Amino acid sequence: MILIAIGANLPGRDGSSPLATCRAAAESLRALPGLRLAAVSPWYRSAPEPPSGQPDYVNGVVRLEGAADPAGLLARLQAIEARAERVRGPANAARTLDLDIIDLNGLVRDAPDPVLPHPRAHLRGFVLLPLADVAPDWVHPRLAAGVAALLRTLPPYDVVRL
Ligand code: PH2
Ligand code: MG
Ligand code: MG
Repeated sequence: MILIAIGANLPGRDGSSPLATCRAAAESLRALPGLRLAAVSPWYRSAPEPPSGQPDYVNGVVRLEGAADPAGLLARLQAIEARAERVRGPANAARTLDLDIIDLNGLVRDAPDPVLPHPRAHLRGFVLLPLADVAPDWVHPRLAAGVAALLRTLPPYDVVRL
């Protein structure tokens, strides 16, 4: 399975809400050639992590099935981000759309980009909570820990289902 995290915390240039952008991104992922969209999580709202004074994020996770080459998939995700008018700023800057590969069929690698699995996914409630909705049996390929166990290791987090 391929797990993609979707996040947004700025409106699009046409004024569309972060939630609308996230939903449109899930539809763009459905249209990726050679892959099948198997599940879309509910959407969740949370404060930026780490706290930064930016607007709240909307987050979700989709599960795709099929084979993909990491660099090729990353390029396709970046093209979808670009269509959502994502302007690349400093790390953790507010954004109209963020698409991160969390897991690509269990691949583990430190370089080149994308690093797999996503190096911070296991620390983030806003990733793990929707991930558990679409892949409750997922086991972190590096840590050999299940998503429910990983969620229990997190400090209290405030992620609200929309
Ligand atoms: N993404 C980040 C940094 N912080 N915080 C929340 N709540 N949701 C995100 O998607 C998020 C974040 C960098 O990609
Ligand atoms: Mg991200
Ligand atoms: Mg990203």
